[in-house]
Amino acid sequence: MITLFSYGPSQNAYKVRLLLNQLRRDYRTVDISIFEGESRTPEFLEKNPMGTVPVLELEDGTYLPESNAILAYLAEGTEFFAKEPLERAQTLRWMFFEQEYVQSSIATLRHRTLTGKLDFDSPITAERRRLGERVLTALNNHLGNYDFLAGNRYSIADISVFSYGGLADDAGYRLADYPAVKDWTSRIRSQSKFLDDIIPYSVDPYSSRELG
Ligand SMILES: N[C@@H](CCC(=O)N[C@@H](CS)C(=O)NCC(=O)O)C(=O)O
Repeated sequence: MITLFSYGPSQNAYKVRLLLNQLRRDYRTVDISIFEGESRTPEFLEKNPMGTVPVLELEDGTYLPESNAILAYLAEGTEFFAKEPLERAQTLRWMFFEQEYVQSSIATLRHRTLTGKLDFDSPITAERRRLGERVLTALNNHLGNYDFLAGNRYSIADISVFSYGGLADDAGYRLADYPAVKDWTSRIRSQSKFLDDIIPYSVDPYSSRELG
């Protein structure tokens, strides 16, 4: 059976849990306490040299880190990842967008806000906020014309961007100000086997620590 090395409140791990649920795949979970340093042990760094979760362990013992690579691997050959080259490239385009822009704005602001680590006055916070506004505006413009991000059907591009983008309210934004994005989150929530199980940072007494 495949194994997901995970940290409950990680929305990068949530992406994978959501897809696994929608694929009706069995898997086991190993929790890694990232704020206690469990993702930086020599043993874990052998699984992922960057020391981050999620990591998927395949049946043959191969480790696959990076949430979007895991989504692409699991979704191959399914309705969640197009075969046609251009639609496939558009799917990847939004997954790269997610890593480049959503992670460094909304995801980081959300993490720091919910764990009490946000420095409200720092220039880097202001920069992240501006980037997050650009992200939400770009999504709102695109989703004003399409129901889903790529190929106009639900795919791993939506799973990827939704996982933090859909929680922008937690990062100090108002999704209500981006109505096309808000409507898209409702369409995602209505997908078959949607997983409504966001785990709050408050379950982890160590989450106010800085990551190594
Ligand atoms: N690009 C990576 C980012 C993963 C990531 O940043 N994971 C965080 C949790 S959401 C983590 O494991 N942090 C632990 C650390 O940096 O030590 C992905 O998409 O999987």
